[in-house]
Amino acid sequence: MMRAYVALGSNLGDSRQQLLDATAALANLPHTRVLARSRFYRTPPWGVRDQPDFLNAVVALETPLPPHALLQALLEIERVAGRQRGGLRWGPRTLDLDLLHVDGYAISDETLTLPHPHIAQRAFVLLPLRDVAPELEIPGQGRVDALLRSVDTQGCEAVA
Ligand code: A4P
Ligand code: MG
Repeated sequence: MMRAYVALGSNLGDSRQQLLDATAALANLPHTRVLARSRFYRTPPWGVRDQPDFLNAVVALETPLPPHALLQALLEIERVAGRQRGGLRWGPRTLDLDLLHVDGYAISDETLTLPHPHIAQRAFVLLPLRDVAPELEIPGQGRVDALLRSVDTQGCEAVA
């Protein structure tokens, strides 16, 4: 079994329902348990600013799926949620699932980079990640609670 951390984001459609449905879909993966889910955060768009606010969350999973199989499962959940690919990079989306970290893994290939390279810069990832794993050490980046002290969280608020 491995412990994995998944970031969820949505800024199109019923974002709250998208995140709830995605959490249920993660819990339904083979022999997988959701260990914890963060609060939901309303966050200002990062990267491409001219788009609606996002709703973001993080879940911690216990799963036997190895990282590449887990990524394929995340892409399939996005597809079922109606995610249209080929849109603008960093643009609006019904559901985005990013694999942040899997304990004990460092991977860098064409399909998967672990840990996710941008965790340390993103309040919309670090705020919910702190809810589920404040003391987690992201290899090569730092401890979640410490990383959070050096990002701008202005405009981000927990909504539930
Ligand atoms: N990929 C490689 N490593 C990973 C990983 N660790 N987790 C590959 C997930 N995917 C990984 O992703 C493109 C490919 O990345 C995948 O097919 C996978 O093989 P994508 O989701 O199609 O591309 P994208 O999401 O448009 O681009 P990117 O660079 O992943 O964008 P982000 O980083 O997901 O940012 N602002 C706020 N406030 N909240 C947000 O949630 N999200 C984005 C999207 C922009 N601004 C945001 C938010
Ligand atoms: Mg993505």
